[in-house]
Amino acid sequence: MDTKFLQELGLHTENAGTSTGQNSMDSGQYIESYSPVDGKLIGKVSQTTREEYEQVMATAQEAFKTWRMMPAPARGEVVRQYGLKLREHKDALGRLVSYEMGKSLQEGWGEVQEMIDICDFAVGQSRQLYGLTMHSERPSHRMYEQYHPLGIVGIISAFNFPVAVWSWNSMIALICGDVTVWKASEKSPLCSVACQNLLRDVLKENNVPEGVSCIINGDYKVGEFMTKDHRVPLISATGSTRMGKIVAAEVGSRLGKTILELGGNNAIIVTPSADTNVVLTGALFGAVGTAGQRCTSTRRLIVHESLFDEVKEKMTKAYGQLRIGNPLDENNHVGPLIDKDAVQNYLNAIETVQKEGGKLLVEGGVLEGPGYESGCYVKPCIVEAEHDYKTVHTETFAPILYLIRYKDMDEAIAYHNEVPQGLSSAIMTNNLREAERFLSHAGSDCGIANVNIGTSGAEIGGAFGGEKETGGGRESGSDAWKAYMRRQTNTINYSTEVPLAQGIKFDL
Ligand code: UN1
Repeated sequence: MDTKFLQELGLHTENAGTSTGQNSMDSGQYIESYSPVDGKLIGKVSQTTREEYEQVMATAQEAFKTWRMMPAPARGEVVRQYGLKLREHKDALGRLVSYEMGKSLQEGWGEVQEMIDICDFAVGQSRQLYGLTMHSERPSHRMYEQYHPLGIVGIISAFNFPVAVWSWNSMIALICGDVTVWKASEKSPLCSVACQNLLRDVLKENNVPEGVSCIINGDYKVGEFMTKDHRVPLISATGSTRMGKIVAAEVGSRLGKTILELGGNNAIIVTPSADTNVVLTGALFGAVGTAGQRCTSTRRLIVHESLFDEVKEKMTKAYGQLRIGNPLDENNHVGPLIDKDAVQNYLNAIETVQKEGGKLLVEGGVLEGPGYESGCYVKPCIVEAEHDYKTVHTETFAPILYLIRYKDMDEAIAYHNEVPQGLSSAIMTNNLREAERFLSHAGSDCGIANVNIGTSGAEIGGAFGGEKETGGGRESGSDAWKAYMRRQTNTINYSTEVPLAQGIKFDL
């Protein structure tokens, strides 16, 4: 395995510490990162101690004082340069993502492309942090609103998008004038170090203080330093619903703000007028892309009874052609799961759904033998299931697709919305009424609803996130930036009178 890309990303020392921009610290305790691709140790990072965390906070607080005074377009210029840096190292960073996380190389590069795109978006947004003006009800008064930076934004990210999710949060937070502290997943810590190394150079070149972007390493205990810390006004967390509920309670108890992007149980409704070739591509990529480990992965295919057999046959055939193996080999479609715990969860779900009555249309199983030594490669499978099985209502982060039959649109929408999660959704139809109904207030209850494209692969330009147990947060594009700032309403009196609001008289 050629690992030149590690050197290019500054990972040659095999360990990297807690980092405040330009300085790294070494606590002597390490998190080791093993690749699910070949089971080998890639490197280790030093775990952040409480003392180091305090140093990070002090540096971040100091950096905030300078950073918030820089005009927003000047902050945008720094982000623009980071976008250029990412373009330069797209190949290496994409390879690291693929090697450390296990997604296909094409998807690894795709993730870095999302980072580049959000940089471009953030540069434009840095000149558009607009507030409104209002007409005051009092004479010779002016009212307006403006947005100010919040301060330190804590980012907790998951293993499945080890670089892009941080960039959606961080690049927007940075142009807003915030500084960021990032705790990446302990399953993909080297990706965060690589992103930080590239950003560090840009910060240095621009004389921006260390501490504008920091990383801390560790498991949930290190995350807790931030969730319980009143110096961190906003926590943006991506991960499981279980984790989100804990974060929400901790941050909520100190009345801090959260942006939560949690589990999905995304479905595609296939109606009688659907183009089955469109269904095939959308559903296949949605279900097996990133080995079913996207929050937006397609987990349920709710198919009208008139098309059920045709869709079943086409999907089964397509699954038969999937090549599973080393994700850095571009001939393969599906890479490994992140680790053996994930493999066990996958096996458990298959076993339970069968006990509930599910019928395996495409068998699952763990692959063994040469090339599969890590023990993390599994076969994507399809299960014919009833809409209300417990397993079907549970998000299993693995390539298991449930095929569900429906009779009419009322039933399809009811099945669609009955799960606890509400991230992404899609309808495949050529019927305008069905499409509009799905997108209406009485249709999909998700944060993302698509027509004739699958559930995954959202562009950065829209706000990303979902409802119900997905957590309600929105990141990335549209006006998601507002969550990273505090809004202030201002009223200015330019007369010599002081007319009181609501006509109140207060004569002395
Ligand atoms: C995630 O799985 O956490 O829509 C994010 C998509 C990607 C992002 C997924 N743009 O599939």
